[in-house]
Amino acid sequence: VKHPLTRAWTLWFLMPPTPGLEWNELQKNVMTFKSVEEFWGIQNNIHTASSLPIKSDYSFFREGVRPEWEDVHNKNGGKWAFQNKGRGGAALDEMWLNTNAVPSLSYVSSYFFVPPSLSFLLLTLPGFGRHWRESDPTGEEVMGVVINMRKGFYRLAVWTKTCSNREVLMEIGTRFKQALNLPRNETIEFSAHEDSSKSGSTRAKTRMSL
Ligand code: M7G
Repeated sequence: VKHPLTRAWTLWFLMPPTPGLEWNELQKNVMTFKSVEEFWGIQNNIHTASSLPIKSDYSFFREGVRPEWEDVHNKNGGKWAFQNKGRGGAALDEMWLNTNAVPSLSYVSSYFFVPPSLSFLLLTLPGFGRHWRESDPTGEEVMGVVINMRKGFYRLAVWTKTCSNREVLMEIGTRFKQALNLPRNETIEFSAHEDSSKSGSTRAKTRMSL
């Protein structure tokens, strides 16, 4: 028995820079999944995020949306991001797993029956129960989630479709921050992809912070 998600998601892997390849050519579509079981099947069979090579990324995006600013679903959008020093280790892997729950597992259809073993796993994801409802206003905004492993730091992000839907974006940011379980003095920042593409992402202007 498979427990369906409300939509299909695709895992992407960004390879470290390779001579002769443009940035967009480094994005590899790994696989698409549509159920809770497939999600865990992938998680249990890939390298942990914290062990990825420097300059690589994982992304989970809606099926049909590439994890790129240029995609028509992203070009007017932006991202909430949390950046921190170091490689993160097990604590980062847990934060990444909880970030995955912001768009995908939280939008599991409200009517399915979850067996006890699985519901335990789901309930360990912060905020899961809260989002157990069919029409979620944030559902149309979230395009995907990304982890960047870089030299000396990492960045976790939730990509959104717009930069203008302020109320919904603040709700997404609030859930993201809860999912990360960040202390109050740590902040997440929202930037527009348009600004990132002009300035290089790490210098992109912050439009909101939480
Ligand atoms: P990053 O990976 O967002 O952050 O962007 P980083 O600076 O902390 O590594 C690094 C670089 O990758 C950018 O300056 C771009 O050259 C390229 N890049 C990143 N993204 C997300 C895109 C994208 O969506 N489209 C294109 N064309 N290049 C990108």
